[in-house]
Amino acid sequence: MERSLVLVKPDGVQRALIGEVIARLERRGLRLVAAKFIQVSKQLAETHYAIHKGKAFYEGLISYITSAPVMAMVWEGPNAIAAIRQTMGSTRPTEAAPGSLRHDFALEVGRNLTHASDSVENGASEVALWFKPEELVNWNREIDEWIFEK
Ligand code: DAT
Ligand code: MG
Repeated sequence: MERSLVLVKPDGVQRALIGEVIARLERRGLRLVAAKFIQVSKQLAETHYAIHKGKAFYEGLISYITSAPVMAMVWEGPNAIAAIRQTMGSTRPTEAAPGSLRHDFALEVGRNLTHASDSVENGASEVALWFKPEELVNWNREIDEWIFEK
């Protein structure tokens, strides 16, 4: 079972698209593990996006992600990393597949609505960065046997 951090970024929150993002992940069959609505600190933003430090878009990225609250979540499921990034669509909305969130709701890379972890390892480290262990809920979902093969 893979886990991903998912953020509805400030533009998604301001545009009232939190429900749309959650609905698509639920409909896909992914299972919610944790959720919180928070104002991101500069320190958390800088740690989360440390890999992009020094790039031309870095300062804009930090001010964007700290500009309004975000909905931070953890979702899990078999192949969750690939499935969630497919549901989000490519980083650049104009390259995102039709039907994906970024295709359907965004135009610019700097206002691309969501974040999702890009590997199993980064999923684990991002979940640990954004959530305390006690905020993660282990639960049985009755429909799981009809979505998860094992
Ligand atoms: P993703 O969010 O799809 O994982 P990423 O990790 O490469 O993409 O970059 C993180 C965010 O940084 C991305 O969602 C938007 C911003 N970003 C990336 N490349 C950019 C660029 N060339 N210009 C402006 N913003 C960019
Ligand atoms: Mg990324």
